[in-house]
Amino acid sequence: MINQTLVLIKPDGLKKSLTGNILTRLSETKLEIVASKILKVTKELAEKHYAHLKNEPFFGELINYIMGDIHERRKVMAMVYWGEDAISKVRSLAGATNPEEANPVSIRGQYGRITTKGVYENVLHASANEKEAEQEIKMWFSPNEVIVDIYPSREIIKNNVKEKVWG
Ligand code: 3AN
Repeated sequence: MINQTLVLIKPDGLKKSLTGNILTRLSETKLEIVASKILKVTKELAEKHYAHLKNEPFFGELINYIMGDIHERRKVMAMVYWGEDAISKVRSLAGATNPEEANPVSIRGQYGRITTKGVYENVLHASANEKEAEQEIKMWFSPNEVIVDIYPSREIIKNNVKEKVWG
């Protein structure tokens, strides 16, 4: 089944110069990258992305981590991978959430670690299922930034300028 998934190279991945290594591993999937950007993560976006974990004791540290405060690298590389079974292919290459439990040859197994404060620094994020992928892609990208029509969108006029929004 053709689907799409959000991939984030997190601040630890960028700080450790792992972008090339991670993209090379992901290219094994033969999926297509249909959106890509580097951005500074706002607190609002970070809290929205991790809303399902807001009651966890590590939530505050997790927000600091994805915003880049821990690594003094205030940026994240966000991408959408698209193609046959994109979600499961990328998740399987990424490995388990806990880097110590991840398959040692998965990306998280190779490059992740657990900090002394207990946050899993696992170098990349990959959407877990179709529902999560849709929520996350719509959160991180606008329709104009994605080069294939993955979800319905519509045009609105804002300040006399045409703009596409998820519809
Ligand atoms: P995944 O990123 O594999 O989908 P989630 O959504 O459960 O996993 O967790 C999001 C992030 O929260 C993880 N990537 C990791 O950085 C952190 N995290 C999750 N569970 C824990 C935990 N038990 N202890 C510390 N950090 C965690």
